[in-house]
Amino acid sequence: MSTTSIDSLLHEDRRFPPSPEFAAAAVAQPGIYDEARADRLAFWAARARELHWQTPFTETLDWSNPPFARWFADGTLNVAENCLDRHVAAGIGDRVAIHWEGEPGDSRSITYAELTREVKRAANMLAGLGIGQGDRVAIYLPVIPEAVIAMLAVARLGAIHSVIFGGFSAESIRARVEDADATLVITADGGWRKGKVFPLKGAVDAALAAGETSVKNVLVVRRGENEVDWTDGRDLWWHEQLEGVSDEHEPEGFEAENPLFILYTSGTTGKPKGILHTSGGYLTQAAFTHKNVFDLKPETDVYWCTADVGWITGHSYVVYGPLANGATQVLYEGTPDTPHPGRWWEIIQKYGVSIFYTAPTAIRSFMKLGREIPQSFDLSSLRVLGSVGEPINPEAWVWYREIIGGGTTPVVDTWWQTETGAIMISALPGITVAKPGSAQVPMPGISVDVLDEEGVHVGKEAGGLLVITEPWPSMLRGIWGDPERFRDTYWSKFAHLPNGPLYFAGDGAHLDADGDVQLLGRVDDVMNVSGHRLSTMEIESALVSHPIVAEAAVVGASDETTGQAVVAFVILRAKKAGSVTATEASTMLRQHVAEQIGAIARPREVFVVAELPKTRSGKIMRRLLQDIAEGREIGDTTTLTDVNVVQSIRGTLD
Ligand code: 6R9
Repeated sequence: MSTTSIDSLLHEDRRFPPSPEFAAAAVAQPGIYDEARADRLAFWAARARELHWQTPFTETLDWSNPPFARWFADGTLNVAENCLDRHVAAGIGDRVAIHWEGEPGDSRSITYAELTREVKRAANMLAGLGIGQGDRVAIYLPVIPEAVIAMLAVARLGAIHSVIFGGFSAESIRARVEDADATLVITADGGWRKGKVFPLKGAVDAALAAGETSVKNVLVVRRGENEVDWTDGRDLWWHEQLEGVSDEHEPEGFEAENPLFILYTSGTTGKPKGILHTSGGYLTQAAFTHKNVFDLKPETDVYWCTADVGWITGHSYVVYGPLANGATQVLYEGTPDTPHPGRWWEIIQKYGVSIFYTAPTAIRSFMKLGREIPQSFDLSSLRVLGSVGEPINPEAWVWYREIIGGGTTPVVDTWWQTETGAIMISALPGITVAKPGSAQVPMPGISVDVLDEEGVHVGKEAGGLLVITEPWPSMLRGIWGDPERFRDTYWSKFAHLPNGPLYFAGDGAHLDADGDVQLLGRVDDVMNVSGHRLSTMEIESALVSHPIVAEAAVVGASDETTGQAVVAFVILRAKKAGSVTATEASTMLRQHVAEQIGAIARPREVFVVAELPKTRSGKIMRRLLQDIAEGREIGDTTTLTDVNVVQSIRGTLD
């Protein structure tokens, strides 16, 4: 094994084949891999032709100027028409598109015909405010139907949305609005979260007051009914502007490469990166993956993705993928534990949700609370479960399948990024024999590899750097306004190789004996202990496999003898927390890791903590834990959900 590859120590032998009934009825059948392998471009062209094109494309891919790809470039389409009018024309206008559930318990079901009318009116209104092709519109809303309507109305006009997650500060809004020179901001007075109204418009006011701005208008949706300040001439109520506006609107066809949205990645340092996505290729891959990964049967399924629309998962798997496929879905405004810790399970029971897509952080927090809560609801409608956002530890994967999925549902672990636009590596639920904790196989039509630092393929049973070797339809087209940064960030690491350019995602991965891909986390988090490169993910998984542990984070802290030493932070399961002291837990868990994966991985220290620092999208911020473990001042915390967490962990250590 190369010295620059990542060591892999954890073994997982459990296997879960799909049931014969599921396999026989599945949307994706095994031949799909052969079709994609036989002619990758023809495969994607066929998927693209499942959309409605106003002008059919004749060229599939133009890769003459890498890393700038053009897909289906001479075709024209309207993204909103594909998500709306097309379904009404096909006679399914009466199907519910969105079952929306507000946090305080109010709800609204909206059919495709209704959603189409709402989007047409909103598009007319936005056009009346001067919005047209190429203009940038910032959207800062809670998870309410108007968020979806606003995104689709912007798309319908060929304009570009930049959705800003509702938890971000005035400063973050300012940076994003300024970078994109947005002329309109769509916000709400406030939204519901944890039983209270949280104000939104105030943050927009503060962002725009901080200096000169490109913003001409602020459209305000009434949701929280909280008091707001008003700037006459700039601020407009959404509902007032819609009064008397026509619901007739012809969808214009735009080029496939017309920009659809900018989404800023929650980078840990520096200026946020505005990831740019375009129309035809993005919609093709979002729709294809949504249908095949989740085995969507749009006539009967009720789908629910818990992501906020402010993240890429909300873009591709709440808005564009499901709506392009004519799915019926649940949209929920609030938090999982309001007003009670079974709220999500109650929603699944209420709507008969059959496909459920969430993040490991949520699954682990439910594990912490115990199985009794989900088990007091009827979850028997569920038939496919998905995971995204972080590596899912095998133990959490199995808990998800057993406790939420009743021991029968396939679980798909989907690896992808804001930059990739859509799912890239995932099991297909009717085909793949599932392995807990592994994303396993590239999607049909997607080519990936795992390389060492020098760019050499690592081979089976070895770990290294995950790269994508061929352009894909939903790939980012660049970083808004910064082509050099685009090249440097994603395409420079292996630029010297003859088979390039290769996209380097920043993640480590391991190839198992079958050649399946297991994600190991960000390579920046890889530790070097006595010359062994260890991934955080495996040690965390070993910790979570102990019955007292609900969640774990591991970092490398500098160490005089070993270079770096493993330092672990663990959260105990609620029922077990009282039965052991922190010292006992620490001794037990250090021993457990040594037994599970070997003495080399035994943590130098294990700290029992109440919470872990996470980004607002739920990813553990190991960098901050490393600062703590090494006794440093903590770095940038702007993307942290709750700054107090860091103080409380420090308190535990003192
Ligand atoms: C979709 C999304 C991207 C990063 C990615 C990786 C991590 C996402 C994962 C996963 C292991 C999975 N990640 N899914 N790691 N297994 N199934 O989360 O996009 O917010 O841009 O984050 O998330 O590290 O590079 P984004």
